[in-house]
Amino acid sequence: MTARPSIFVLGGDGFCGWPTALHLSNQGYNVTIVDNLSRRRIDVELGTQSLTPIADMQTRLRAWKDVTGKVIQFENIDIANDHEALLTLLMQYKPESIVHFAEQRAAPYSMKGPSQKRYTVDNNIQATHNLLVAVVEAGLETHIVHLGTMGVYGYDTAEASLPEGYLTIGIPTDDGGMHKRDILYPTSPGSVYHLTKSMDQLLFQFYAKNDRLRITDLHQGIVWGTQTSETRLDERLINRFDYDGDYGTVLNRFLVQAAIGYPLSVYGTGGQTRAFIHIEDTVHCVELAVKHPPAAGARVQIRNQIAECHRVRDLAEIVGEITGAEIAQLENPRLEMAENELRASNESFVELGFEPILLKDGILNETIEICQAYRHRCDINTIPSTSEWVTRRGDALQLTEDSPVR
Ligand code: NAD
Ligand code: USQ
Repeated sequence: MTARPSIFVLGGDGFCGWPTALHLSNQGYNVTIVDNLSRRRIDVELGTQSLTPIADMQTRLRAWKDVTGKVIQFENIDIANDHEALLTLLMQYKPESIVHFAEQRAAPYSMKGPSQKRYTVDNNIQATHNLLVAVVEAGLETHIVHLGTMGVYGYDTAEASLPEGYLTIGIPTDDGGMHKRDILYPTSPGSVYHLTKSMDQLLFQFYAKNDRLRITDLHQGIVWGTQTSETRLDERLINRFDYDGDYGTVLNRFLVQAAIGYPLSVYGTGGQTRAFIHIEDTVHCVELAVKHPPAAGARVQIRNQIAECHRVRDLAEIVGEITGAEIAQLENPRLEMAENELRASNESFVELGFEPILLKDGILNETIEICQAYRHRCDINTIPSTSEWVTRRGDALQLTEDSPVR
């Protein structure tokens, strides 16, 4: 009998990490979740909670064993601050792959104030760097799969489809020729959180070159939905569902708001176009990425992990049509382009067999049902966004085509 490949899921208690850990376990991997449960503590700090009743980690793992007979290990380690514990764990399991979800991921939370800005940078950069250092120190050939974001590209109105991570540029040479080179697509982060993902990219580039680490960076769009085929198996396995003004992402927020009769919170004109992906697709894409590592010494493999692009106001209209919800146009608390176009390639996943779930496939209804089932747990007071990007000076804050720096 061949041994099951060992895989770590860092951040495996979170929204994307938990269903990914279950899926990889179901696929025959020997999964170890590493998480310091900081996300649960931030819920307490913000006075909010997941719409769905998420079980504690021990209950989750017992339920998984009851339902499937499979065992997932759990280690409570702060990977940003406990390098020794992470290194010891790596030496013990020598994982073939590590999926790295363990960062503070909310843009509004990262812009709340000085302590949240500092926490987000300290936590995310130290977490990523500690991991890279530990893999080098342990002398492992582990493939690291990191969850990055489409937001590193920025949202300037682009005439062209965004490539997957790299841009080929020409540098004029002294003899009048042109030197061609692939560079990381110039970053234009829109929040301190997105800035940390841009910084992560440089760390990956350095360690892939210097230490021949095998790294995949997934530039993921906004994830929506909540359940996957594994989390549906038992209520104790249910995934988290954020709807509050900091951690709730736009489509899931609209679906909860519709369920409780709260006008859909469109910021500004709703002309912001973003890339989206369903949580079931997140899980499948991560598995595909794990199965297709770059070679040692190769550049970082960057893949855009997205299904389709939508404008915020169009999403509000779709949700409004299905549910009858009213739409509100609120002052935008963020500093971002009021209107932008967005097209982006997801070719590298499609080539591996990815068939994206699209909104028109009708899967929205399942999320609507979840919102209806747990609407009694929704605290209306936590819905408004209380994070502002820029300290108000009384002037209209908005990025436009004419802004000198967008
Ligand atoms: P989440 O906050 O639900 O999960 C992150 C998990 O990491 C939490 O369980 C948290 O406790 C843990 N964690 C954070 N810092 C840690 C540390 N120092 N040590 C150990 N554990 C730590 O977030 P999510 O929505 O599951 O996102 C996961 C990853 O995917 C993030 O890196 C995020 O940037 C990326 N991503 C998310 C989305 C989305 O829409 N949710 C979209 C694109 C990319
Ligand atoms: N928005 C509204 N109303 C709301 C909430 C948001 O109009 O109630 C707008 C925002 O102004 C923004 C857009 O919707 O223009 C998306 O906001 P979001 O909160 O859904 O997503 P974002 O802040 O970009 O962050 C989320 C995840 C983050 C991930 C990112 C992927 O929290 O972890 O990296 O999506 S991406 O957007 O592709 O960078």
